[in-house]
Formats: sequence, C-alpha cells, structure tokens
Amino acid sequence: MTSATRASTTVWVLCFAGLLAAPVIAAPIDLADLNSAVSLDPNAGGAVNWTVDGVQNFGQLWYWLRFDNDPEQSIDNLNLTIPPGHPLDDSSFDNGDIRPDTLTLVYDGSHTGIPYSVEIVLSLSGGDPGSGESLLNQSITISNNASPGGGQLDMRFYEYVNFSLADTPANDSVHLSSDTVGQPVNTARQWDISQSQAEGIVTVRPSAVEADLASTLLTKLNDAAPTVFSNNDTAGPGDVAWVFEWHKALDPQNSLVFSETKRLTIIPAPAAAGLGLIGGLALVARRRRRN
Ligand SMILES: [Ca+2]
Ligand SMILES: [Ca+2]
Ligand SMILES: [Ca+2]
Repeated sequence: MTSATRASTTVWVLCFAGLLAAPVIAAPIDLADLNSAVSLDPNAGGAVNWTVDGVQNFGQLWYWLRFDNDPEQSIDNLNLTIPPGHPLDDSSFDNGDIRPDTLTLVYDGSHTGIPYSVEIVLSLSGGDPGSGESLLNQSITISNNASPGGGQLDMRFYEYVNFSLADTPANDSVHLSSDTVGQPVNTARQWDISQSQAEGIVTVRPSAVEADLASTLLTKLNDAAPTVFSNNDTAGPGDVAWVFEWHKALDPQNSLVFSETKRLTIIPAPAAAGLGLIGGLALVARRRRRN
C-alpha cells in the first residue's frame, strides 16, 4: 500500500467512525437570526455573546449543578454529547433567514453511581433589523437515568445570567419578582440608564434566587463549598447578575423540565442615535442638492 493510499484509507476509517459517533461541532458555536447573534462554547463557560443590531449585551449565560452537599460545578465539567440528527438547526426558516438559530446540547454524568443527563435547547429569535428586539428561548431537561428501583438524586440546578446591557456593564440594575402575589420569584428584569432592558421569565419557580454583583455570584458558584443563595432580590447600579436555583429530589426515570424566555430590548446609545440622525440629515441634504 502506498503512503497516499494509506492516508486515504485512514481518512475513510475516520469518516466511517465519524458517521457512527455523534457529530462534532467546533466551538465557539454561533447562532444567528435576523438582527441577533449568540455565540457560546459548550465546554468553556457557555454563552458570552448576545448581540442585537450589532450591540453586545452579555456578560455570560451558563449553568451549574450540585448534588447533596457537594460544591456547585459548571456543567462543562460533565461529558458533552452532541445529539445525532440536527443539533444545530434553523427553526425559524419562515422568516427567510437560513442561518442556524437553535442548538441542542446533552451533558451526561453520574453521582454515586446514578446516571443523569442535562439537555439544553437554546433557540434565538431575532427582531427586524434596527428594532432592538431579540428573544432567546431555553428549554432544560434534567433526568435521573437510573433503572426503575435505582437511587434518588438530590439535585440542584443553577442558571447564572450576567447581562451587560448596551455593552456598558457598570450602569445596570436588576430586580427579581413574581408575576403572582404570594408566589415565589419567576421573573428577572435588568435595565440600564439607556432604558435598554432584559427580562427572563421561567415556567417552574426557582427554589432560591439571588441578585448581586456578577463577580460575587460567580465566586459563590465556583468556590469549593456548597452555597446557600440569599434570595436577595435587588442589585445595582453596577455590573450585576442573577442566579436562579431549582432544587428537586429526582426519582429514577424522572425529569425536571422547565423553559425560560429571555427578551432583550436595546435602545441605541444617544451618541450612536445622534450619529445616525446626522448621517440621515446629510443623506437628505445630498439628495436635495442632486435634485
Ligand atoms: Ca448597561
Ligand atoms: Ca459554592
Ligand atoms: Ca452584568
């Protein structure tokens, strides 16, 4: 066999192995829809970009997990499997934008021998160019995959959301609230002095929440101790963020399933709006001169 033939055989073997294994997507993964784009690295801290009409608004969006009295751990410590089929897809093909806007990630792990999985589906739905509007939908499923009769998992799942609205992290404030009097928090709203705002509403009410400085919350999630989140509901102005925690005893073959819609409304900064106005007036003047 010549070395060229050997190389080609190797490629075919690798391709065949690739067909059998789950597809691999290079990081960072980019989602885009109309005026919006999100990029994330599923093995290193998740989503760190959400641009709307070219304006950056993250911080970070990512997930942590905890069992019993272990410390919290980032889900990128778990084993990532990209599910077969269409892990990266265009779900909103109806708007004529064929770029991928939806991503499915599945992480597997085990705790005291009990297998579990975390499935995350992120779907970006942009607004018309210049509208400043954008939606990011998340669907989360955490499953105890033990056989019937197997062990129960005392599980806590955390969502960490660090917006940096209008690319100015220092002037944001956040408030956590409930849409129903007497019920626990299910809504987070963050805003800044440009009147840009982010709102997140979850379908299953968290067991604990905390609004605080982003760095404070990140330290609590990454330190070596299990953290009790304070239920503090207001923070800022500053580089603020929030954590939602869901606590559930998961029986074998059972799942915690919830979803969240995040809505971003970005008001262009006065300087940029002013430049746009000046540009528009210059264009009108040029057209008048031509006529
Ligand atoms: Ca801001
Ligand atoms: Ca901790
Ligand atoms: Ca922030």
